[in-house]
Amino acid sequence: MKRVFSGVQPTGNIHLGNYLGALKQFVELQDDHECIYCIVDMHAITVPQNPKELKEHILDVAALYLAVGVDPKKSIVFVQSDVPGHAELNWILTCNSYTGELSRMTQFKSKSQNKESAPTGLFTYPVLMAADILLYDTDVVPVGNDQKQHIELCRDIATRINNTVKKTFVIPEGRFLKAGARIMALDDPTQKMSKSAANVHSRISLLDEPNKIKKSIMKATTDSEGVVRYDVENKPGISNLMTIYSVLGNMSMEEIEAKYEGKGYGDFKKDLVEITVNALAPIKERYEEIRHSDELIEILKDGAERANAISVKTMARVKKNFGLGL
Ligand code: AQP
Repeated sequence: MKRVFSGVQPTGNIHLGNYLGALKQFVELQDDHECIYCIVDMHAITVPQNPKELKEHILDVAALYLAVGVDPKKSIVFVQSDVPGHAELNWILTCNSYTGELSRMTQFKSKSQNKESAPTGLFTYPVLMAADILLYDTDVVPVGNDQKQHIELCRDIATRINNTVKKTFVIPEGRFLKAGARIMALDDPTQKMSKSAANVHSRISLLDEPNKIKKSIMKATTDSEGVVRYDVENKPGISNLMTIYSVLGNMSMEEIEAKYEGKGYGDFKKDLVEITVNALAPIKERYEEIRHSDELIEILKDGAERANAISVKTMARVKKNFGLGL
């Protein structure tokens, strides 16, 4: 079976972008892959975090993994900082990556924009991500489109080491969905939907109340044409909403266009509210059941043990190939 690895940062409530771009894939892959899903808390501290809130967010994300359908009997679920191999491999990869390639990363550019100086960890974030992936001899990495550049960098670093030191790493492939790989912000369809955006109506979080969902969708930016037509370039707002409708409502773009022919955005948005509320209700219910349970902690402890057992073997091979240690 091919091995899958992916992670989500505990930086706030998971939103529809995270769900449709990444988590939906996590669930789909479980039956015929060996899956490892991580809550990447060490990535989260590349920007300042309140320690108390971070602890809660780690458990929120873990509970949401399970609530969307990640099954701990099929998949390993754990917290990144509970497995020391991530930090250890990160250093070795840092010594084999270049400041030039890291300075080309668009995520670093946008997150450090308008700041006088940025934490070094924000700059080397993609190297830690490469360590996360390579630590488990990963074949497939299910992620949203925004991570394409980081996956390429991971492949470059691994290939470089395989060619110059010794064949050490499996070269992973990114897995991106056709629909949902990049959900845009509801208030500005030129920006991706993000957990940390200031405007809460820019996103729909999986735990939002129906009224909040309604408000965010009804306020969503569209255009003045008033025609429900999929055209990302000229009509990015309505096209983004149609993508959400299509995936959650299981309808093609043509079917959606036909359904709303001659109707305005109001009817479309009202139906999208209903589809979204209905899709998220069972996730919220399952989340409430598990979030404060002992079972959640047990799942994460067991996951960390299983992940650690794999990572220790990789690290022994890596250290041997690099001539490190006794
Ligand atoms: N808008 C999006 N559309 C599709 N996929 C997305 N992902 C993120 N945003 C979208 C995918 O979700 C996974 C987890 O992302 P992350 O939390 O590790 O980091 P991120 O990409 O930086 O997500 P956010 O929401 O924008 O968080 P903040 O605001 O904290 O930086 C990844 O697979 C990502 O591709």
